[in-house]
Amino acid sequence: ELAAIAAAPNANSGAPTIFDKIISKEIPSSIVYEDESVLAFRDISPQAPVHVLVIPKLRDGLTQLGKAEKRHEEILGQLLHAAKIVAEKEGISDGFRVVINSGASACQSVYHLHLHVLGGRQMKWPPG
Ligand code: DGP
Repeated sequence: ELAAIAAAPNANSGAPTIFDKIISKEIPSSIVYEDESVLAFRDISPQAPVHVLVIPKLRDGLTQLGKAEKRHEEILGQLLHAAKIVAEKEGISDGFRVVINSGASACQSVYHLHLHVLGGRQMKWPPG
């Protein structure tokens, strides 16, 4: 939460994020799934036994979901489909949650669109 507040001034500046270095493999990550369009890797700060981030390899203006445009429809669908593949690979198909934080008031901290895939425990509702 503090990181999200600290990152707020950079929101949507279009500046590179840490995820660029994860995509280029300059920074190591634990990759769960990858294809030509998306990369899925374990969150560094897991909030559930399974916590995987699914990101587009090409950001193309998608700093956050709130910036999505018509041209992004294909990649948005690919990201959701990849989330389902991740859930299957991680053995949580029976119940899992997909979260997208869009903007500072939703505690987004990295301005490269990402889906959180969470599971492996009983989730609560409503989320915080
Ligand atoms: P959000 O708050 O929705 O913007 O989520 C950003 C997530 O990114 C957060 O859960 C922590 C994760 N994260 C940040 N830096 C790294 C990193 O260097 N490696 C990995 N694997 N995850 C990271």
